[in-house]
Amino acid sequence: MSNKNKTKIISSESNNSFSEKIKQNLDTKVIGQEIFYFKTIPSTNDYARFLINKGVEDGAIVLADVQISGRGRKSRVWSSPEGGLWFSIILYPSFSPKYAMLLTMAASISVVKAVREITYLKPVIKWPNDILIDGKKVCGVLTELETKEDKIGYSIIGIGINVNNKLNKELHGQATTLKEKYGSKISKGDLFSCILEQFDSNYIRLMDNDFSYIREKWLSMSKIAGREVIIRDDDKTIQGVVSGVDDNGQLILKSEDGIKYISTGDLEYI
Ligand code: BT5
Repeated sequence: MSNKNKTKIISSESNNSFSEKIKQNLDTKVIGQEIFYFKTIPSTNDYARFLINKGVEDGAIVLADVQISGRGRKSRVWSSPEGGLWFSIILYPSFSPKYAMLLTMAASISVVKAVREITYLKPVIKWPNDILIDGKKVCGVLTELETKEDKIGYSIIGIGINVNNKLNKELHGQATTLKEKYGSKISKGDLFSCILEQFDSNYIRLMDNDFSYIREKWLSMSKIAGREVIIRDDDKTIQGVVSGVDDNGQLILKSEDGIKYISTGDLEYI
């Protein structure tokens, strides 16, 4: 059963072009029944936390045209000018925090599938939270959690995608946009709706404890199995060959010191 026609867009803007293009009849069960839309906001993840404190429901979305303090992991700056897609999904998943990595994976595979559907492009996932096209970053995912007695209290999945935006000079060479790769402008409304529909079915799979689908799709979209990598996390560095991901979504690495299970860090291919 779907929830068509239930999406409610809550916007402080009287006249905006983007929110009018969001599908009003999203084919989702949980995700996107309420969408909080802003022209400009500091960070959609921060506003999501504010809404959680006020008591918003599972699957609510915060969406903005521009973020002025967009964040990556470890408080890195996430450049979020007009033309990109910057949003956060609020979730109350009923599983243990040890599966949190699977939420990031579910988000990544949803973005890849949606980009493939809307364009002919074939993005590749880079562990742990990047999506690349021709080796350049087009999307980043920032998953934040609060845990309570070995359960996830809430999770905020922040997704940033370079769609039709311009890139800062500092990002030239390391990042790209969908428009640059596709050759023409892309409908943000269509892409956004498609990602939400994809994510809805993946989230329901996770809630049904069907983790293997997410792991398998993620592995095939990351093409990482068998690759030699270096992973840096603060002052720790580990090198090895990736043999897969475990039940919790951790990377399994065959290193000189044996098998290692890795859940955080920045990866470099060798
Ligand atoms: C990420 O962090 O890739 C997660 C980015 C999540 C952004 C979303 S947007 C909606 C929500 N609200 C937020 O405030 N955040 C989330 P990380 O793996 O730490 O990568 C950060 C690095 O990516 C930076 O240090 C830059 O090198 C690079 N970067 C910054 N802006 C970028 C952009 N627009 N496109 C590609 N790379 C970028």
